[in-house]
Amino acid sequence: MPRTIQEIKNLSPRFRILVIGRRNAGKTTILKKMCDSDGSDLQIVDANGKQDQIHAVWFCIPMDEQRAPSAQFELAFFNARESPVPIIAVCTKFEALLDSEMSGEDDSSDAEEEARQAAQSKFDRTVLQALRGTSHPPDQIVQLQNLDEPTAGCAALTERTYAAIHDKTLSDLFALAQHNSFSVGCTKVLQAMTPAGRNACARAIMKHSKLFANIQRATCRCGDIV
Ligand SMILES: Nc1nc2c(ncn2[C@@H]2O[C@H](COP(=O)(O)OP(=O)(O)OP(=O)(O)O)[C@@H](O)[C@H]2O)c(=O)[nH]1
Ligand SMILES: [Mg+2]
Repeated sequence: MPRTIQEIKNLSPRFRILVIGRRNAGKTTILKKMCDSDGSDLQIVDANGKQDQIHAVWFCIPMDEQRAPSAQFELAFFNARESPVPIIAVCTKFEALLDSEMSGEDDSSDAEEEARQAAQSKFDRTVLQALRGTSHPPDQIVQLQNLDEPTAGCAALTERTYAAIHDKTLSDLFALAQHNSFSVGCTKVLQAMTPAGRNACARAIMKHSKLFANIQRATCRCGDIV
């Protein structure tokens, strides 16, 4: 068994995730959101990839199909799987459940909150229960919504994936990949800015760095007193 990050990286230099799910489940959309960066250490492989070097699986289940909550295809997968690799059930297009709970005319915030609660409770009673009732339930379950919108992100997927990885070395490798993607993402944003925008951004970062340093100093002082 490899022990250090370097040993794992030598075996497979990138954190590898297998993404599966039926057609239209939102797989490609997730990949674009997660890996829209050059040189990311997060590598996505398809089913023909080297499965012995896969570190986690994202199993996408779309919520916009009537049979989604208990689709035999998904449940059969979790009943049959015998894999030591963490599997995260990714329930995509969650807003479809919300839409089905919204009544036609009333779009007040109260009605929306009511619909949100009804959608969540429907999800808990159907999808969640069905998945948890399988022989080998997913290690983590996450809900994603509106990913077709440019500003939507999938931080919850990162968090749940991290939580699903129990091996410390692998979770470090995943965190490292996330960190690298984030850095590359920031660089791309900066590159896309005008020089004036970049300067403004740099000033804001400096200001916050000073603030952060002050907080750190204050925290250290508190630490000393304790
Ligand atoms: N409403 C909504 N649409 C989504 C969401 N995520 C993806 N879509 C849309 O769903 C459609 C299918 O998404 P893809 O990411 O192409 O699905 P896929 O699983 O890669 O599909 P295949 O490659 O055909 O297996 C696209 O039109 C996406 O824009 C979501 O969270 N909400
Ligand atoms: Mg696709």
